[in-house]
Amino acid sequence: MAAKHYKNLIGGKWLAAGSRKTFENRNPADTSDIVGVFPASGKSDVDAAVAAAKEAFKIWRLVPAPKRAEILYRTGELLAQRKEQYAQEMTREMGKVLEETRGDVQEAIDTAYYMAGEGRRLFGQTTPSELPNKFAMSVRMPVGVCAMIAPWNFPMAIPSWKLFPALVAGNTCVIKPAEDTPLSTLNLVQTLMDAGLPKGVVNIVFGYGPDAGAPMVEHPDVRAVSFTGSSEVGRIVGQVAASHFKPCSLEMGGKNAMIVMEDANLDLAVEGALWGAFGTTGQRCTATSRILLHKKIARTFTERLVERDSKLRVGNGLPKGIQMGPQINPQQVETSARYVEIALAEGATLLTGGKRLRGKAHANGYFFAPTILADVKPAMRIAQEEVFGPVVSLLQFSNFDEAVEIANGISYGLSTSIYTRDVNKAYTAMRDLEAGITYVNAPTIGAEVHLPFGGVKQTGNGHREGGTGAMDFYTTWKSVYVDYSDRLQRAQID
Ligand code: UN1
Repeated sequence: MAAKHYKNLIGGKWLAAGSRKTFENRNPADTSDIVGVFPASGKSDVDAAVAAAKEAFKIWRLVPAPKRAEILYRTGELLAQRKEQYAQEMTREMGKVLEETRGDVQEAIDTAYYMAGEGRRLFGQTTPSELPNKFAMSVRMPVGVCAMIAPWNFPMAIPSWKLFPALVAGNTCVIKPAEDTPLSTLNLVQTLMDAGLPKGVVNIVFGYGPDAGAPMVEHPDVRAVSFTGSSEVGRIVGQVAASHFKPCSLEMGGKNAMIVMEDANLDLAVEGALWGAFGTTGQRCTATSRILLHKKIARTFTERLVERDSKLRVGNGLPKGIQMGPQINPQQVETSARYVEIALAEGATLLTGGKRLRGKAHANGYFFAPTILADVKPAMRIAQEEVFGPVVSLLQFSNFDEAVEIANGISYGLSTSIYTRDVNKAYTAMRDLEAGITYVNAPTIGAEVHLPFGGVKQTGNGHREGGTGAMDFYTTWKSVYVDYSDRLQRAQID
């Protein structure tokens, strides 16, 4: 069967890249399966998309926010109708198991409903003026054309975190999906169009970062940039955006710790560890990649974890019963293998996994065995650097303070978790763990869309997605003063 060809969406028109160049999107569980062929766009395509967004902004910013919100609400309803189809297509291009891709679509539905509600809020402040017969208020204004660079691990949910708050606030958008997962982001944008979004309000440009992403960040008519991806690329995006004084939201890496105290419910902690470390094949920025074990329970926990790990069914994410899919591409598999080598050279012990799976069921895909490393010390590279694969490190501690110190002793600060039944320890951890997210008696993954999502230190640059955090990024404040005294009144003087 001939592969399906897709095009960019610019000003409501489906267009090939100006250069006619394309790239293939292949199924990571079976590389003989071509999901589609997409335009490999460049600067001229980005310029056209930004021009279309700039034109559409003239009209979209004046559509009342509750009406903009109705389109988001309809988008949520349509996504719910299409959930199964979109989830299947997402598993085919991204690899994670069907249950998880359904969750990814659901996250976009949740975001649609939450942000639709925002259309009737978008609250500002009214406040007294210091002068008589004068009125003062602040209102949220759209920023203008927003550029969005999306990752492949949540190819519908994360674009929805970016697009929906931007749209309800009255911005127009140019989005570049990750080159590994263009179809799911296209499905999201197609649904917005089917729900009645006017042409040019969202434009989609497919392609690679240096060719299509960079011109978006540099474009003078782009007023804000939102990026999710590696800290390495985020640093470049942030530097370029800063040189243009553009607001820029960066959502990057993690090295997320789960602390298991000696009083924890160990069965619960083992289940949480498996889900946190190997859900999405470990390819979440929130993935549990360090498990810190109190010395008293380390042995029992480790035995139970290894036992459960050995039973995980790894394969193509579509059939029922498979618990972990492939990695997204050969580079990610190589990264996992390289970090196992580094860890072993540093003195870690391989308890299970540690290699690419090459048996019959895995021959055509990028499968890496769920991997557990023990005897890991806090300063080792495997305990400091993000792998973004199914590789988890076990470390030990003797008391709570030491656990917090190890958890905080990294350059990242996204998610953390503690398993304990001691309410005092739980609250202390909530206060002292340096991270944007802390879970108590749950793994480091599983954020809900109506709370701020993001991290501290090298995970981010202070902005948040989700909830009101997103509204703060996609709006700018205007302060308005109305003087009805009919005379000149001078602030700070009269
Ligand atoms: C990510 O890890 O890249 O909190 C996003 C979670 C998901 C989103 C993760 N809702 O695990």
